Amino acid sequence: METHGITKAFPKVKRHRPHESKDAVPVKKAPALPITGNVFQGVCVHIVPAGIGNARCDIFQQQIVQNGGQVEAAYGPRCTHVVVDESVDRERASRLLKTETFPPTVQLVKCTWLSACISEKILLSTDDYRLYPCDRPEDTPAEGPKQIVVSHIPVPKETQPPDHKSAPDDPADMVPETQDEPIEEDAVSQNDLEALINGVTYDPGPSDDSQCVSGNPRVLGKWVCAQSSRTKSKNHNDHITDKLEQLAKVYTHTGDKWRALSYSKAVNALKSYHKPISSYEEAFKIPGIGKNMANKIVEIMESGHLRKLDHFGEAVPVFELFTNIWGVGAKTAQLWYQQGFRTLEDIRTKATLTHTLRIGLKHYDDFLDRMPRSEAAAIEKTVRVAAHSVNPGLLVVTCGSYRRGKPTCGDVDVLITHPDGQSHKGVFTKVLQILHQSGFLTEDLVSHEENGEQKKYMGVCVLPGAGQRHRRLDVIVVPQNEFACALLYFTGSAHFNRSMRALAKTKSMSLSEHSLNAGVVRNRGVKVVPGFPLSTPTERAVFKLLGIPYREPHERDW
Ligand code: 8DG
Ligand code: CA
Ligand code: CA
Repeated sequence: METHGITKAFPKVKRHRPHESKDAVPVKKAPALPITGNVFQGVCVHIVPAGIGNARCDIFQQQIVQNGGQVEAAYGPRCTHVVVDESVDRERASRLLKTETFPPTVQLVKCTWLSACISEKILLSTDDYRLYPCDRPEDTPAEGPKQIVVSHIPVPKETQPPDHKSAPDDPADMVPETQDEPIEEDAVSQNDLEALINGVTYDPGPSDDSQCVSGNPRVLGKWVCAQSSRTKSKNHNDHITDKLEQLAKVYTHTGDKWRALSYSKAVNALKSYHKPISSYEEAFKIPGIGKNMANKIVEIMESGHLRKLDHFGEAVPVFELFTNIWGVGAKTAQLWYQQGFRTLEDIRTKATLTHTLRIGLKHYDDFLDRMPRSEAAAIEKTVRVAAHSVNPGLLVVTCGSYRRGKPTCGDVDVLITHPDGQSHKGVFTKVLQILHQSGFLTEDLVSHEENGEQKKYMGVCVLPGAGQRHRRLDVIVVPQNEFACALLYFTGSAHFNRSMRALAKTKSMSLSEHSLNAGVVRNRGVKVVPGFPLSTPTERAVFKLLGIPYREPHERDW
């Protein structure tokens, strides 16, 4: 390696101790690790641990060394690659490494590049993983056959259960689900990406149509939340959307929320298109379908298949298996995969499991099995009886898919309040105590989550009698003044909620499970002034304030 001129670009290092990234993780000693491959031969990597975490750094370092590469604890002239967490941008990398510039011989890459190389067992091009001064160059394709499997880990909410906590955690909540501009994967904007990674909200722009049901001329320009889901048009392109949905799911499992979002958006656009698509040109004309996506659509039309799906190999079903454990997100699934685990038995016997994950694993089949409405009704009744034994004036409503009238429910979401605005206090603990004592609640997943004045319980229940399955139960206690917004939020669907929030944004408002605020000021999509809560005594009031017709719960099943 030519070092002349390079050293200048490196940060000035102290005489006896080269600069180490903050919290640098000690490099595992190479002699302890047998060299089993040559993937990283000639490669010398410095890993910036910020955001990656020590456990993953250790695994990466081991893999690099075992595959013939070298790891440097400090960033210096020997480094060929500097690896940073997916959430670290070039600016932050510069700050962490205390250098303004990077010499051309050093590649600054996201850690997903390492994951992909390890998984593919080849040294992949860094093109799609580089931190360029302005992120991705315009003409760089977002994906090609070389991009595969263990990929992006943008939002490693490790300890967060798959169930939501609050809206902004889901990147899909932050952008309109349908759009007024092409959204193929290489057209997802930097705004989108920042929203996904940083948890900021993304301003969809001035068009009020940005949330429209795209593609269908009959409903163009109208918001999803303003429509009855009963008017959902027939999907004339299900043979195409099935495949694209599979790919969206794969990206969700691999933690690549950016691409998952992009594919989901395309699927939404296609689902509401009024006729079967017959050509590339026709696909390309649909708002939300760009050239890459149109090519994929043509591929499916012509071959009935999407080769991209094959590139993911065996990892996909394994990821799906793992992420179906309640409490397991993409990051844990990837870590387990990298550790060589492939089956639930591997997880049971070899993985380090938290209390929550053990419960998720124990009830793996029960939690995946959707319950009939009648069973959800029996669960609701049990909670209501317990609540009324504490205070007969409590209002108990089951939300979620049950309130939307679905024939089956994934879990039961029970919302409790008291109309006097005071008597809900102290109820949470008492109700749960009764349900624990009767043996109805068998395990706690999140026994007490405070969200402002709202309290949430997530646990496991079982109805009395032989052969009953264990079911997931959420109980949320809220104050009366937040009840309507909480009811609206927990009724969903998630898609419907996103639409409402996006609509609120266009009116300088913000909608959450707590309130509908007016006078909100956003700067480039980021809320800088929170505004003030409007009076929302009922769900109807929220619809009215947003200027859309009221929709019954069964009409919100988008
Ligand atoms: P299911 O349990 O029958 O599968 O469906 P669900 O009742 O609609 O979903 P849920 O997971 O129990 O969530 C209850 C409601 O919470 C959902 O209908 C809408 C609201 N919600 C959002 N965003 C999100 C999110 O990102 N994840 C989840 N799980 N729920 C969300 O508005
Ligand atoms: Ca539910
Ligand atoms: Ca739930």
